[in-house]
Amino acid sequence: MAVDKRITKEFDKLRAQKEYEILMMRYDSAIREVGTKLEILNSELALVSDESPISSIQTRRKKDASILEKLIRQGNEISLESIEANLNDVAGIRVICSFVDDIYEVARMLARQDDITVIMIKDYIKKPKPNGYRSYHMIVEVPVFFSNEKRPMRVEVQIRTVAMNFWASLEHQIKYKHDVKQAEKIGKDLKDCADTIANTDLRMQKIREALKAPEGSEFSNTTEGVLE
Ligand code: 0O2
Repeated sequence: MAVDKRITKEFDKLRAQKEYEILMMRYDSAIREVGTKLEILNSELALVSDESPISSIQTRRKKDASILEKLIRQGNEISLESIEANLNDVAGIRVICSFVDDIYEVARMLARQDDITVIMIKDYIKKPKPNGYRSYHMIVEVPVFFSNEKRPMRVEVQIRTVAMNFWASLEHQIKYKHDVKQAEKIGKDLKDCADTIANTDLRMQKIREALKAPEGSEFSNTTEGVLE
């Protein structure tokens, strides 16, 4: 996106301020708070149930250029107050799970912690985007304690399976390439892959359920009816 030089200058002035650095440090701290919560949940479940619902956690703070781009795209003013009020995803955590059920379990466990406030949920698994994008998004607010104050900070938590993440990474790469040949065909292929992945995730989930069923039950150690 071509950005007006005057706006770029205004943003450069903003990010040269100590207050900008402090705000970014606050977002980094919020990422650590929520990241630790997720790691604790995963460690406990690994011990108690012998299963780790989370296969990996990635964190990122939005790049300055993306902060500016989003403020402009949404028609918001360029200020620290505007970043805090309008951008929900400066602090971002991506949680990668093996199974779809784990996504909802992790989301439930995080949401019920009494210092977490869920601001917004976007369930792109139940309602995928037209391009095939699937992921479970939560905007949460977490209190972070600094030397003189406690501040509620927003964090975007994206929870998805390994397969959904694989798809989203490739689609993201293609989205930012402007000279993609056969863009329409690639878009269709990607949508097709997204549907195949969703079907495979579902089948893997059913296989796990079959393996977990108690000995002697109708489903014990059988994947009958699961594999096509
Ligand atoms: P980045 O930082 O490059 O990841 P909102 O934040 O709610 O005001 P937004 O941004 O439309 O509005 O929210 P949404 O739909 O929840 O998307 C937030 C993030 O989800 C995006 O961040 C992407 O990381 C991811 N995402 C959403 N849709 C797609 C998609 O179609 N493909 C892929 N690969 N990722 C997607 P950003 O803002 O794009 O930036």
